[in-house]
Amino acid sequence: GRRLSQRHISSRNLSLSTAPYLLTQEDRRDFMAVFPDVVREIVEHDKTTPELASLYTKILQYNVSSGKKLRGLSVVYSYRLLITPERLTPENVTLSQVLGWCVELVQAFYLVLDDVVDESTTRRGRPCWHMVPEVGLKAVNHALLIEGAVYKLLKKHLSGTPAYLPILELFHSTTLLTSLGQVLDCNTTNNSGVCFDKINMERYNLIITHKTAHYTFYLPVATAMYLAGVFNPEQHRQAKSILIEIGRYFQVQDDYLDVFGENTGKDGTDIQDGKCSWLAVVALQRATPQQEKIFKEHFGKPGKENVDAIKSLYEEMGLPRVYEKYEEETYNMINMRIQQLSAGLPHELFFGLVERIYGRKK
Ligand code: DMA
Ligand code: MG
Ligand code: MG
Ligand code: MG
Repeated sequence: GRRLSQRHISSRNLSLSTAPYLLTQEDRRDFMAVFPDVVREIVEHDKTTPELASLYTKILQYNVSSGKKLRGLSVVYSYRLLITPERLTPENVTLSQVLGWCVELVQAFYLVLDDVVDESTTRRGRPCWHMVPEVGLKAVNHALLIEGAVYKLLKKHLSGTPAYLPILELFHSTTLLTSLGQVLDCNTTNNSGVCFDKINMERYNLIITHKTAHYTFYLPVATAMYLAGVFNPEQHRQAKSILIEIGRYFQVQDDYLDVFGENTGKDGTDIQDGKCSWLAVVALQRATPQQEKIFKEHFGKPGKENVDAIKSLYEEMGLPRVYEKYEEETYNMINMRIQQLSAGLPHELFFGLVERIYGRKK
């Protein structure tokens, strides 16, 4: 269940039943309801043959709409909190939903590629796209099609508006940061194995800031800000600094769940891939010489025996408890930082985002 601290509730001074920061089932339904139109807009094109249209549709349907939609819904949610009520017209809500799907498209094309390079087998409770027999490495081409759809939608819906250029530049700069992060993430190993000196907290923070934090939290909120007419650089700077913090927290959770999560819909690969994950960094920080020896013997190698040896080591070292403490402290630190935001942004927007991921199990 959700753990809401008393201090935190009173700091918002809002009735939970009417709190605008909550995402309802209805929000999710409404968001899903525009997906078929979004797919149609992407696929309908003067040069698209029936063969391409049906393949493109299949790729989008398998990869884009089956997740938690945390990022896409964050656009809708942030926009609602940023816009004045009289400007919250059905047209504007739909626009925020379409931009939410643009963020989900970014997520989808990275996940398709991420699963190829991470050699993952399952995602969202079923085979990864590249594991579907007729797909394989063609998934790489498909990921590019998913990316292309983003810019097609942005042009169609924003061209000629003041938000177009800032949002276009935001998507370009964010995807470059994500790609840099993905490259760094995969550079922890080379052909002679794991570079253990690359597994440290400083490099870890650099990886996760790039590969996850920007696109998962700053991208959706900044998109909503531009759409709502918030262009002020100081407001963007303040929002970014707190959102990056939330994004790092999110990736630490992802790393923990890779090993200790149940029913996450994906089988973890961080141990066998030799990833610079939060657990690996903390393990090396705290290991006795004996534990370090075991770690280096089994980490980054295929096979259940190696993975199990590392998992047992993490348990023996008490890493689940270290994680719980980290989660509690980070949650409190982020909430304190939100209270200190001074640029006139609605604090409940950020409180709501943190609340949504606090203690998450998937
Ligand atoms: C997440 O890395 C980052 C991106 C850009 C997909 P990851 O490999 O830990 O993600 P997952 O655990 O979902 O495979
Ligand atoms: Mg992965
Ligand atoms: Mg990865
Ligand atoms: Mg992961």
